[in-house]
Amino acid sequence: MRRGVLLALCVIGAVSGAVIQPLPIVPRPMVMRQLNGNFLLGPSAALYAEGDARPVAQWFAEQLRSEFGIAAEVAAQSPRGKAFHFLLDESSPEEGYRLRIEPRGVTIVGRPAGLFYGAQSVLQLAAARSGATFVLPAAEIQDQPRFPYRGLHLDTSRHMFPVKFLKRYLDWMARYKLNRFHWHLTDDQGWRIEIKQYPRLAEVASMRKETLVGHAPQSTRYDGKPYGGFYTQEQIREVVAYARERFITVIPEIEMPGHSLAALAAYPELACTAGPFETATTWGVFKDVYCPKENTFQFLENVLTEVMELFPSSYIHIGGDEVQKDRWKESPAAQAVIRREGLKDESDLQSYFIRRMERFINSKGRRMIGWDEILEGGLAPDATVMSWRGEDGGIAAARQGHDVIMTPDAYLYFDHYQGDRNQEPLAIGGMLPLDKVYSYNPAPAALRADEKQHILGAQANVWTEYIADSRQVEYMLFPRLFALAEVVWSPQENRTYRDFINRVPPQLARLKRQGVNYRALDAFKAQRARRAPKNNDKN
Ligand code: TNX
Repeated sequence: MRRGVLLALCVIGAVSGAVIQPLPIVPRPMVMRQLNGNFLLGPSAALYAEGDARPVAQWFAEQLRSEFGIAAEVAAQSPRGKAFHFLLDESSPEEGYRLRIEPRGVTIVGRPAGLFYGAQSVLQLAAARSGATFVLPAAEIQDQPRFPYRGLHLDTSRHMFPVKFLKRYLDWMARYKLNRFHWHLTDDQGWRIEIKQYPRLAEVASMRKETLVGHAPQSTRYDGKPYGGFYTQEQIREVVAYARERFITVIPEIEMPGHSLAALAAYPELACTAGPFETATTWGVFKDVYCPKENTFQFLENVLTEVMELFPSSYIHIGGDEVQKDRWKESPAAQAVIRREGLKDESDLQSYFIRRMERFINSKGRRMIGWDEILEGGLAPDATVMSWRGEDGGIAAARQGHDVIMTPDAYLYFDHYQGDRNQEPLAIGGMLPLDKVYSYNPAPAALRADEKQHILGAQANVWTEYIADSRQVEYMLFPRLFALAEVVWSPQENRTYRDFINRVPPQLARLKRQGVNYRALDAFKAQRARRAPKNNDKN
């Protein structure tokens, strides 16, 4: 069917003399063709938008001003002469759009999210030709995403980043049509969200006395400098609102029962042993975890209640990964829960913990996401699984009829090295060059068509043990983010690495103008050439 559409467009293109070549847009649109001519703009622009399309048009006008120095006004009446038209079409797919660029005007049709993505495509086309003037190639595009969940994560616990940077992060996500920001807010090394009922989280859990220098576990050197901070509820509201204007849902993650040492440092009564505890100063997995006692559940429910007031997202992420069971094995309180609930062992106890939290989350009208370890001991009834240790967890969950978000570490962990580790800044490990990200397909061949329906999409994760500042986040993000965008947005059957790589340079040029620190494309090209000296790699 889609091939038929493409063929028809090619024929039309040949007859009308249109130029058939991929437009420099990332992620690659579903169907596009370039027409003859250009749309040119002077120092000002007229915009027309109806009703619910107005906020998107306002946003677009602001981009024209800030990026291109063009003064733009949004009118409620269709202006005479050359203009941008934002037209609502409730029958469009929620995030899809149709875009037509002609010498006499630009028209985007869709529902608000689609109009926003259409506007992003326009800005990419303009940025790709950025000279002294604003020029768009005449073109026709029909576009919509492959997956509804297109995510990017950021770990703000191991290192923290200013709100100003989070907003830039959201801007980049929106530019590349990603729509879920997974905000990792708590971990062993720092608790980063203000919770009014528990002030010691901000006072104590947000701080660590120093940080490891070099790589864990080999290094034994510490910097001796206190590190910490947290986001106030007001700042969180600000970030959530900023994201929403860009059609991004922010999904908070509050880790439990593991990765909780910072919280235990503030409230040792939540542990199975007496403590005292200290916020972690090195990286890894720690034995001290929340104890499955009533006061712990009370604490977590109170925390989540405040969290849900801040985050309108229907999904709440509770972590659930890498839970060490040592303390539970030794704890009379934990063992008593195992007996009381008729559980088999500590794995079962982890499952009980998660189910109980899910019941609470569901009772508030929200849904729970957890890392794939929540499969152990049996999945909570409505849980969505984030598959990180490869795809197996995701495949198992989909077969059980659960929704899945794919984040396999071998393809989508942007904390992994991008090249030869002797020439790269220190990273956690692994090896994830650009083409490997690009080669990922979130729909595993092992699943039947009906099971594949449960794959909501995919997400890349940016863990920050070895990423201490914003510049380094940028370096780890670009250009790999472009590949992620195409993995989750573009139809699998018409995307190839060869075509993709030609559309990358204008994206990098735009980032360069904005002062972003990315990894050079030549470095990836050289790596690939070394791997395939005969250059016979078709994809
Ligand atoms: C595993 S992914 C973790 C994180 C680390 C990451 C480093 C996951 C659910 N847990 O705590 O930061 O590896 O790559």
